[in-house]
Amino acid sequence: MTKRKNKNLTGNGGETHQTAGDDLEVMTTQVGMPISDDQNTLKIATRGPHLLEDQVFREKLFHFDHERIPERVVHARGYGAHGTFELTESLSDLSRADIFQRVGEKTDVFVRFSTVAGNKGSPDLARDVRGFAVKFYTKEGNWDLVGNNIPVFFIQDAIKFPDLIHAAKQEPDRGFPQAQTAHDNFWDFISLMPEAMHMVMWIMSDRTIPRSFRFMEGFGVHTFRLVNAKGKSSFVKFHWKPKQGMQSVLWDEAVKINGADPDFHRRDLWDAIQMGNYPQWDLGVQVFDEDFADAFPFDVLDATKLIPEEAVPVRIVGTMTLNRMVDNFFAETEQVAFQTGNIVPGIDHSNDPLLQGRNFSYLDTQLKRLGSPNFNHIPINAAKCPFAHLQQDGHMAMYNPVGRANYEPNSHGLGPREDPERGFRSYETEEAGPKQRVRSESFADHYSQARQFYLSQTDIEQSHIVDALVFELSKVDAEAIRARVVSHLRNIDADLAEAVADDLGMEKLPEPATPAKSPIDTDPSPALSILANAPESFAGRKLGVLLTDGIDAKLFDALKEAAEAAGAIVEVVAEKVGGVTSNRRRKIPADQKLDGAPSVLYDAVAIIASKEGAEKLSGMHVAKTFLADAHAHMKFIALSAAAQEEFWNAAVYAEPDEGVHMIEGADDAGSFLSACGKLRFWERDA
Ligand code: HDE
Repeated sequence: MTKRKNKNLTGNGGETHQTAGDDLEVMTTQVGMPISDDQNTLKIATRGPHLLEDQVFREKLFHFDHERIPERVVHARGYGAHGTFELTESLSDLSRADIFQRVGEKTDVFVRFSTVAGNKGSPDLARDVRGFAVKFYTKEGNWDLVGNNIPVFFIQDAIKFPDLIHAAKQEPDRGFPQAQTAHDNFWDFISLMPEAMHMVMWIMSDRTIPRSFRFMEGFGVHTFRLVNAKGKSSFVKFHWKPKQGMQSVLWDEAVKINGADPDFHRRDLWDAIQMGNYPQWDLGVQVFDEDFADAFPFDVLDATKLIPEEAVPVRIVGTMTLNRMVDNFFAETEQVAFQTGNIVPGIDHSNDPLLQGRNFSYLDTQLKRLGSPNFNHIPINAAKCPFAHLQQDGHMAMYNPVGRANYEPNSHGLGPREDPERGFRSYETEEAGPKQRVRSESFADHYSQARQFYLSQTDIEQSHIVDALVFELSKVDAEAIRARVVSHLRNIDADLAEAVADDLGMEKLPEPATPAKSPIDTDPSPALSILANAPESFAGRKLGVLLTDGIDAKLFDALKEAAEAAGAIVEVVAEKVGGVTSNRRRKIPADQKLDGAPSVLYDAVAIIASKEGAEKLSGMHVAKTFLADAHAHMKFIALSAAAQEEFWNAAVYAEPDEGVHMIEGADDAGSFLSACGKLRFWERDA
């Protein structure tokens, strides 16, 4: 690239702008012509009309005008990162997939997490399913496991997907509400689709308000096939288990986080990876055969059903580590194109009617979004293994066949040829029957697993489901829709239906909906609860420490040390971003100004205040809400003596409970941090 001597240019008003110096590249047009002035358009005299010949201006504006591509029709808001997948257990007995053969081998991956319904600029803490899409760059082609953080789906047949999404997104006449299901159209459609009831339980649970991408599970949802070298097939469901443990926020927090930091999940992943705190997930498989599938009370091809882990344990086969952020958000996260059709030899589709439909949709949508059948030429989508085919031309073709023969067979002895041994072969199932539009009878049970999910939750989680249903249905204007939802809840659980009806102020319970098939009782599955499987670790979590002037800095140092020893991240919050001055005149810089950092941004909080500082906090609304919210959200709280004596009562009406720790030195700080491992002091809720 051309370098040149520093020479300042002046723009309008004689203002000096930074320009290419000794170590900056010379700015050029797209085709390399050096630019002399990037501040002024070409015009007649100093105030005259512009000239159409100004190729520098025209190229710049032309490109700017075309910067946007259509956002994804679903999963528009997402955030991606690079990493590796390491195999820890060989699956060679079950699958010939190259990625599953050699223990210890690493495969590059790119992951994109997303929300479903919101537009690209919507807030991260919308109550919504999260996409969990993983692209494995294997040695035998890209394998895309395009999953969600919930193991089941709303609908059974892909033909209903456009209706589902139309109903969930903003209503077409008014253009709102966005990024939320709390509106008439969504609940109207859902309540007319009883098959959605299992998923409704999941979306009304805390699964849809995760604390961060790092703390959620992922699922391939559908039943897939594994096929081994001998051609034997097994069924499989894929799971991602976060090594960090699962964690969600409370709804009141979610609402407030959306205001305080709409990029909360993005920032969390960015910060974690930049700090070297790499998130990890284990990949697990539930493998089962045709006999199990035949005996299982639900159809394994029905994506509204799961297979409880207690029935088929999840076998861990590898670990994914996310360790590198993208260089450019648009080039990678926005342009990445996932495709359920991207599978590799040894992995195959099943006949799940949702999966079959997806295999059409994902390829099709990329043409609209990325504008060319050559979207796999974009580096983030290109395979990292050798590839060779005779597809050519089209918009933006980057890789083209070399040589004379662009067809096969040919007698030039040129070009790639298929390989019946190495190549992908579909598993040869026997299929026969009349051509018809039907839904299998085996898909008819819509309530049993909804009930199983609800009954597998802890009391706290069940109460959150009730609250979420009441919140959402309270935003629904049509009483008939509210009643229709409750009529379904009656088939799921009598107490649930009554609690929701009561909190909605319904005078009488509607009749239960008539089920297509009567629900059955199944054993609860403890694996479905977040709280029953809580990690008991504060590692990777965030402690917000509110400081005032005049404090004893040693107490802060002890707390910080204890937090860091627990693997937590400490952020200092103060009235001024410049920080505070201790009683011995030590300056402690702040990371956040108090009114920009409410306690909802933290997993636990500490308030270290001097007597004067605590008195001052007592008169500040933002300080009082900082503490009152932390208390209301069941967080662990640490207080210095003055914070407890001079500030607590100004913010909280209740007396401090066992979730509130008085800290005077290193020992107290240590025991506070170990208590924080429980993540919430749920007893306060009682
Ligand atoms: Fe998707 N889905 N989907 N979906 N989906 C898309 O593809 C679709 C479904 C999922 O980060 C689209 O590239 C149909 C289930 C994720 O880029 C589109 C049906 C699951 C992502 C599409 C489903 C998913 C998408 C939009 C019903 C979990 C984001 C943009 C048959 C197993 C991928 C795009 C990313 C994206 C279609 C149902 C997960 C339109 C037709 C079930 C994680 O092709």
